[in-house]
Amino acid sequence: MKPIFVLNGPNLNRLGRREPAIYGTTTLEEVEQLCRAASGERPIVFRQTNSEESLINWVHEAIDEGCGIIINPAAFTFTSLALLDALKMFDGPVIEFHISNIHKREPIYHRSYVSMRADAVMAGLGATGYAAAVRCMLDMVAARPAAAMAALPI
Ligand code: CA2
Repeated sequence: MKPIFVLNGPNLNRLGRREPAIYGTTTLEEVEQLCRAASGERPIVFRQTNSEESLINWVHEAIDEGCGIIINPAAFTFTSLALLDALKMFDGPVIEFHISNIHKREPIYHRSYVSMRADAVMAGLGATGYAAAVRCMLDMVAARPAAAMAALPI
């Protein structure tokens, strides 16, 4: 069974330890556990990086091996055409996820390149909202017409 890739961008390794008023107190390790609990039998590849290159390489990995991508690109959301280009190569469902509601924040956080490819955008649900993203992704993967019609191993 192909895994869901849950990819996290720069500084999110500090989650739960900085700016709790915006990002809460849940750590990224706890987020990973929540995602695994929510995914049931579907495997999860859960990663974080501070490097744009690594994030892009992991999207390439998902193109070859994944059934869906949940991505919190953090600051790369607003800067990286290269990340957008990589996501455009992915065939399956993409959820853009943000812990905070980026639209409630300063205008610099309002223009997302990743949204130009994402099938869904989730923002403002807090760190525990990752579990909701996984549940939605399971539905999106199951609903894929090509997979359902051809009974492909998704
Ligand atoms: O709300 C989100 O998930 C964000 O993607 C987080 C990014 C921010 O640039 C986006 O606008 C929204 C920044 C993450 C900064 O990393 C921190 C992690 C923990 C505590 C403080 C900052």
